[in-house]
Amino acid sequence: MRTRIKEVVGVDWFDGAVMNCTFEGPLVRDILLAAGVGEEDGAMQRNVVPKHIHFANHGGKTQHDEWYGGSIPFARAMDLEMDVILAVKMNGLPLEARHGFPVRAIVPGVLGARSVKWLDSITVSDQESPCFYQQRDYKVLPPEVSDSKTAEGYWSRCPSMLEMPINACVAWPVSGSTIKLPASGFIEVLGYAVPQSSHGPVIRVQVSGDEGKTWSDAQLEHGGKYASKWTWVLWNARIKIEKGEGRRIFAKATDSGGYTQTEERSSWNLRGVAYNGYEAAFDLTVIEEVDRQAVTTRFDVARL
Ligand SMILES: Nc1nc2c(c(=O)[nH]1)N[C@H]1C(S)=C(S)[C@@H](COP(=O)(O)O)O[C@H]1N2
Ligand SMILES: [Mo]
Repeated sequence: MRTRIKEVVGVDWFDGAVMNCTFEGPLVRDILLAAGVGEEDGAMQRNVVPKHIHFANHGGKTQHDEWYGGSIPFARAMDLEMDVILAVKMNGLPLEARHGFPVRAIVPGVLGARSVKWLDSITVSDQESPCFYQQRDYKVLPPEVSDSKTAEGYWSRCPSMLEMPINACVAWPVSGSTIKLPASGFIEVLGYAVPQSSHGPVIRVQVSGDEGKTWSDAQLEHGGKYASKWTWVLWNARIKIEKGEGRRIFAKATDSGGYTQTEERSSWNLRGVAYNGYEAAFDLTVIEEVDRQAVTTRFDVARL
């Protein structure tokens, strides 16, 4: 959003802020049920209508608060389809310290901010988490909110982010680079795509090298035994592109829920979040690939 539209108050994530690994641990649903939450009288005894589940770590200060926490709707935590777990293992090994050892929440399909690491408490509440990162960050503010001061009046009126939108990223070629165009006029493009939250897997990725006039279907790689509706797909495509400067590559994903990327660029918001425009690589310089064989041959003929 910053590079394509306008400066934001946010972090430069580029195309890499994505987590795709195997996590193991008990369902939050089972823990809540074991604690008596969800049984009607259990919740009523405590005089709270269970609407939100808070995850928290009180181990130390964060940049903007005294602690870290986030919450998700109670219904999502209880829904067996949503796979909300307390992970104790990542890729078959105990969590590393930096990834939340000994236990963290994992909320698939939802922005990483809710997957609280070094978890030390779970709270059932009728309100969302009071933490700064739930209340005053990770929100799509309206486009007219153009600075932090104006944002003050908006945070409490805007919903906190939950589900991540469908997206496709081009990993190769890299924006701003120079690429050599083979005589065929086609180049190979590589990337990944993620579905709209729980509506995976991604079933189609279309790629264009001519500003969207024509689209080629990419080949998808679903991840074999690790494939699930939550996993990304890796993709590769062969597209036609012309020589020149300022070339762009569009990549558009569609998932099994029918969600697709509809805009070349998403509309701007102050924090630069939830961007999923299909303009996936830009500022490419495409030059002719010099055919060394042909040059050598011509040279030899001239010498003769
Ligand atoms: N306790 C704690 N949990 C946290 C955070 C944090 O700062 N403190 N950051 C969150 C954010 S914003 C993200 S994107 C993920 C990152 O998880 P990872 O470090 O395993 O990639 O952790 C989340 N959980
Ligand atoms: Mo994050």
